[in-house]
Amino acid sequence: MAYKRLLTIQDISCVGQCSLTVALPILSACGHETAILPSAVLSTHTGGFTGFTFRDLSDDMPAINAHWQKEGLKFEAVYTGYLGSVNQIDYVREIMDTSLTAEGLRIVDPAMADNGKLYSLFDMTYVEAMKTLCATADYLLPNITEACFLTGIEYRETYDRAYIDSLMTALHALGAKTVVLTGVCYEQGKLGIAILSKGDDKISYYYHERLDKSCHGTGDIFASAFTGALVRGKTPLEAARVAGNFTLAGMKLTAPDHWYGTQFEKAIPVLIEELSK
Ligand code: PXL
Repeated sequence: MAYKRLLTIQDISCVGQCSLTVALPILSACGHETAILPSAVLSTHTGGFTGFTFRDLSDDMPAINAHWQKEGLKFEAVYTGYLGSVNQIDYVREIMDTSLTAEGLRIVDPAMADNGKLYSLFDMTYVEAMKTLCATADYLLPNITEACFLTGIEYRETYDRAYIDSLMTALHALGAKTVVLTGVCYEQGKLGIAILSKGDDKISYYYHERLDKSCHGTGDIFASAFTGALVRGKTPLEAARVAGNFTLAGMKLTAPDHWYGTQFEKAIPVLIEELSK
């Protein structure tokens, strides 16, 4: 397997098992050199903790990128997650334009919402700015809530295949080349990942068991493992299998009283095994 260097841009939540503290170990376990660009530093994530600190690192980004350009550093993929500000989104697009190799992949997780609601620090101005990044994505990895905010389609808890088809079509219309929608449920006990690339005539699905609980940070675990598998040369459907099975294994191994994150570390052997299939 070729050794690849990729860059991930998302926040450091010092405590909370999300964003960079999840992406870095997972991408390393996938065998990739992983450069990081922190979008912000928070004492914890914003999902359930109160009184967290937040330092936006947007202002550091132009100089960091200028240095990378001077050094001639290039990345074979840039994968973005939770970002720190509306202005930062322009910098992130600029970093992708200047630091990707010719065949380099743009992988965007529009990490901004779940369960029908935006995360606490975001508003519709942020959503509008995020659309401009999603438009450039080779791979766009939203959950259903994010897909609704990005497309203006009403969020529903129960739906049919036609609803998911309309979300996928509208996400393509934004400009994304391949859409990977997580958390699709048509049948009790089964959770699906829907994949549609430009030019495909129908959506492909990967299904796995659906647990009767949710854990914080699973979107970041999924997106990191999907990116790691894809950059290793897996197809999008194979990468969805790797990432879906790994995320599920992490949830199963998470202690019931561990409320703020997913104990994905315990499932790293599952990730390695899935990658070898
Ligand atoms: O897991 C997504 C995420 C990432 N970063 C921060 C968050 C969240 C979700 O709440 O608050 C800071």
